[in-house]
Amino acid sequence: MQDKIQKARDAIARAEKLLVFTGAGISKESGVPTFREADGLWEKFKAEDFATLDAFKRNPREVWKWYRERRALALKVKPNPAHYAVVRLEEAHEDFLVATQNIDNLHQRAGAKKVLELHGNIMHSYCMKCGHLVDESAGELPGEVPSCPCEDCDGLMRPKVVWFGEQLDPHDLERSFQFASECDCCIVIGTSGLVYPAAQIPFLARRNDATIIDVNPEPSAITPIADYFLAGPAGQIMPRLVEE
Ligand code: BJW
Ligand code: ZN
Repeated sequence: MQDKIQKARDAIARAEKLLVFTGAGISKESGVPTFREADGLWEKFKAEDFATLDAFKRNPREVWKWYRERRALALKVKPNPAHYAVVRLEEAHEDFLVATQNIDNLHQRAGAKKVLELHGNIMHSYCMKCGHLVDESAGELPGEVPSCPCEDCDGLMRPKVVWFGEQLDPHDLERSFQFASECDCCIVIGTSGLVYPAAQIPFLARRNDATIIDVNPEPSAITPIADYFLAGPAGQIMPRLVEE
């Protein structure tokens, strides 16, 4: 393992363009549940009842309750050593990007600046009628079924997250795809690699002959294309990848 970590560190040190692609697993040690593990969210909450526009339209109260609770949790927990290790990589690499599928805001709270949130941010909501955007990362919790604060607008607010069947922000998606196609090293942390189009990112990097480093306690859909599969929790592996 130490030898693999050393080789992965060498690849990172050599990289001129470094991409970090993250999923729910990086936040697990902070106390945020993942989706598809045995104790994941999709065990208790069916995706089609909570993470689609249809579900929201059918039952905005129930869906908002779920997001309110998850937002309260995201505000309460703290970034873990893996999030801080990513910040140190950003500090050491001029040409750098984090493309995250996470909505928990923990990369930013750790201090990361170059972050693309492909699936949105749980602290933000927007009006389904006029598009008015509200940033509540300071800590406010939304009401039961929040409505638009604009005068003369009675639109329903929704969480600014990407549900199944919805398009990712085309600008952010294009930027992350472009970066992946040009990077020479891609560190994949804590994702099952099952949700598209985000999961294409490591494959685009691979096509450019980038070194792929996969950090995950379990093999994922990305592991077969990884040069280095570093098996273990991100909070333990990532600090070892960046230590002085
Ligand atoms: C650790 C650890 C530790 C544990 N350390 N690791 C191609 C084929 C088939 C289907 C599709 C396709 N292309 C598109 C689709 C449909 C669909 C899709 O991908 N479905 C698949 C599931 C089959 N995609 C979409 O619908 C997307 N939209 C779209 O395609 O639009 C097209 C369109 C075009 C034009 C007009 C309109 C539409 C949107 C996908 C949105 C996903 N949204 C969610 C919810 C976000 C909001 C919320 O959280 O409430 O995003 S779903 C959920 O999955 C969430 C995550 O970001 C995403 C990825 O999950 P992630 O992060 O990988 O988590 P897990 O749980 O899967 O894995 C955790 C990993 O961590 C595991 O590997 C663990 O081992 C590991 N781990 N502890 C490190 N300590
Ligand atoms: Zn409005």
